[in-house]
Amino acid sequence: MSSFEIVDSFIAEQNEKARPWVEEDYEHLGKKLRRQNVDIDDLVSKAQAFRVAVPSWGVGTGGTRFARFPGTGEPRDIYEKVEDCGTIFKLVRSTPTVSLHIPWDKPDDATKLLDFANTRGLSFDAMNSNTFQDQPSQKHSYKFGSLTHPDKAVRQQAVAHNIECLEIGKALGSKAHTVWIGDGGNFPGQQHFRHALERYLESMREIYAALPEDWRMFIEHKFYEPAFYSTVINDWGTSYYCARELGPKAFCLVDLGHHAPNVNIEMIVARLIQFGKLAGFHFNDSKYGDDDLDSGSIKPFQLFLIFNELVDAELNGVANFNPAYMLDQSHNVTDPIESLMMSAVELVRAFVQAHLIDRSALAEAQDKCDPLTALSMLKQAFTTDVAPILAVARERAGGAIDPIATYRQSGYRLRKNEERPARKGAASSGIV
Ligand code: RM4
Ligand code: MN
Ligand code: MN
Repeated sequence: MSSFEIVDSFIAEQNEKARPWVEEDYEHLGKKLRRQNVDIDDLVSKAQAFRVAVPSWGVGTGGTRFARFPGTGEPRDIYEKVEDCGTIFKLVRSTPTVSLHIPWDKPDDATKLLDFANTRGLSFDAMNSNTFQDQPSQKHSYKFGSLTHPDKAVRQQAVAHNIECLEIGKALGSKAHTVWIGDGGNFPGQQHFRHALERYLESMREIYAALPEDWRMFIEHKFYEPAFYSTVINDWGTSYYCARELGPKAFCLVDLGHHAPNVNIEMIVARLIQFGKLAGFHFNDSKYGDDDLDSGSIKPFQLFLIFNELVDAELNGVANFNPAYMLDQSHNVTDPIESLMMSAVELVRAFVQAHLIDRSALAEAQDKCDPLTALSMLKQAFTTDVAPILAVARERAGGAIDPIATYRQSGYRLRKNEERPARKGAASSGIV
């Protein structure tokens, strides 16, 4: 097992270098915000309260269907992945949970893994099942579907896998289960749309029945891929219908990459909030499809508009509003630790900016049918550089003022490269 860790004293040392500019910028921003009757320290507390889960599959280098270019010192098993998650948490302080993908990161001993995570200040968020791939040991193939397969035996196998995820999750202290299926069709006529959805519900009811009392079930929709003509849970409407059918513990999860280009995702979010069915998010960014690019890298304004809806609901005390935030990205050309840290920071940025919106002025502009003023209220918040708030929030919580620079300076990846020599015959887990 590898051992190098970035120690607190090193972070503090690095922070010393950045302190002068942070203090200056923080003071300046504080004055500016005071003119708008905003207390900068309140925003620091808000930033510190924001939490997003890191996906176990995100700390390994991703790939495309063409190639995967492994990075140096990649984690070789779930323990090393958790170790990397611990490093991310140490530096950014907003990622205290890990979301596990089963069987990619199935623990040999859940109690041992939980202890290992807890010593690093980490715990486990939603579980994720995988019935979109065949595993060497399994009896039936998912080539033509899993929870919706025409053959009951295949469906039962997929149901059993999901129930196994619940069992593992219980031992890890998880409280939610995310179901995303690759089921669908590549050709018109291949699948009977209505029958496939009926079979989905029948299978999901069995999983739902096995869900512990205090758990939630997250349904994740996706409009295409791996099936290229149709998918069974293709959009939020279908997801919402299924969540309603299943019961009060079922909710709809929004993965930002699972919509056609230009779809108004913030509006979908608002609808799900209004209907009390928003499960939470898989954050990422995209240009064309489920690109799994880093959050905020392509459409930061869209991310901000989504947080506008979320903060609005939070401030209004909307019932049943308890979204789970997770990252779901594939890092093909960057160091995954760096990408995940930057993405976590981008989310806090959007969250804090959304808290900067003058909501009474916005409501007034809406009532007075003044679109330009309404837009400018949003733009004013979006164009405010809140970087000093984020830096101070991290520093006060023991994290790094500049997480990427501190990480690079520590030589973490090079050390891991020495500590994690390739294991003979070991396949990389996962496809992302
Ligand atoms: C899917 C979906 C799931 C993720 C897999 C790897 O497109 O986003 O959430 O677990 O990819
Ligand atoms: Mn996802
Ligand atoms: Mn996806």
